[in-house]
Amino acid sequence: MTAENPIPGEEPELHSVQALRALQLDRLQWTVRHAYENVPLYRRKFDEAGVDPGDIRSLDDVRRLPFTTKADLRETYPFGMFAVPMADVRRIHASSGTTGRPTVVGYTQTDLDNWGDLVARSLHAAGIRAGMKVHNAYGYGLFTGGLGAHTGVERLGATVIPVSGGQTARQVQLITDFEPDAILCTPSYLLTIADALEQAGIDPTSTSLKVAVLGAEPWTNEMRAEIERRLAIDAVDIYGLSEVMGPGVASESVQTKDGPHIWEDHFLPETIDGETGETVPDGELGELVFTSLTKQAFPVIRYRTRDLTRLLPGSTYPAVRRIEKITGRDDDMVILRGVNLFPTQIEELVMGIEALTPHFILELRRESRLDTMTVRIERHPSLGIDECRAATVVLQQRIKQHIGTTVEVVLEEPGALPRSEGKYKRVYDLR
Ligand code: DLL
Repeated sequence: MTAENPIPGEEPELHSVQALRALQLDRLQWTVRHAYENVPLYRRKFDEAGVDPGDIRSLDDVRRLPFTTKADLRETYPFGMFAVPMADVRRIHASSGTTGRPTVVGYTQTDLDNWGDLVARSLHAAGIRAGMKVHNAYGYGLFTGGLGAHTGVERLGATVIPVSGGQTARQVQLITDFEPDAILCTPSYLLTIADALEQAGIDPTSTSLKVAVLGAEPWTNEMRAEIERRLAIDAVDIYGLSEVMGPGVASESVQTKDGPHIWEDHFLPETIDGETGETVPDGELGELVFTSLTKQAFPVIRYRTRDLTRLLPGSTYPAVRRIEKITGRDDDMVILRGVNLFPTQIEELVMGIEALTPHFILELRRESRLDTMTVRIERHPSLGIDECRAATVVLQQRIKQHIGTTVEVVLEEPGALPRSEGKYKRVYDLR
């Protein structure tokens, strides 16, 4: 943190709307000019849209700018969107994506410093303090999770244990031996770790952990309750994406657990109707769009995240907006015989049924021109098989009642399904 603002989260812009808007406008004008002057794709798109950086006189003028999509990043692969000479780029990350070329992003030293500050602020909001030990099980490497979180822990003055993802038995050993106060990983991986603790004969509620800062994949409040109960910790949501920075674009406060606050001094959010591109008002469901306000190496202008959420008023940090917990992206949406559903809707329904576990996958097939979905779900290891079988019928009925579609539910033995080591793949489309 800078000398003037030693305590993360106490920056004046997070508490005064007037100060925030002035800072945002200043930074928006800088970003738009910087992108126009240094990235040929932005220059071309702004010219085609007939908009000049000088036209941005208010924050609302951002709407005059064209959107940026993943396709733009693919077109300029690998470094075509960088706005500074390569000699000024200190780090590169990339997201693998499910198909095609990875998306490549870059950071100057200032970008890395800002990122570290924002992750430190996010961890502080989650209740982590200088002097604590933090077990970081986000994957290290090209993925932004591991190294992004790592820098933030150091920046906060806490101790980072850089474990990375995978090798679950070792995670269990290190949690036991090093006694960390906090853990950072995906929610699905924390469940894998909880199972492994139990298998090692360790009561998951008995560890030194007090808080988990979880993100990188959609998860529900029902999943939060399950994680908090199983591990006797606070589970806090952290959001981000590589194109916009990485973890720490928005983060939740442990006091309120009411959705991540967007660090609006660095990112200007909008929500839009994904089909028409029109702005939707705060409070209504739309696709989240971000314009970066301080990024040097990789500025993004109206980047379409494909994440669906609502913008809500700030609570712990009153001047910035929150996002409602993100439970789906438009490309995770399953369309089954005309009904739209997100895997998190199934997660919500599973969580209330004791004989079933959160380990489930969805398989989609096409049988004689009709789409079908099978939920394969592991039974609870210590409950009787008949009770678990009966629970599958309950799940099937709940899905019919709440989502309006008939699915098959297949009971699996404990440990039969793939375990998460990071972002969990729930949907297998076999059509
Ligand atoms: O997942 C960055 C990150 C790392 C965030 C660690 C939080 C913790 P990408 O691999 O580019 O970056 O994936 C970004 O993951 O557009 C969302 O769809 C999803 N996502 C990330 N955080 C959350 C969250 C990292 N808290 C994509 N809730 C995003 C729901 C999330 N979805």
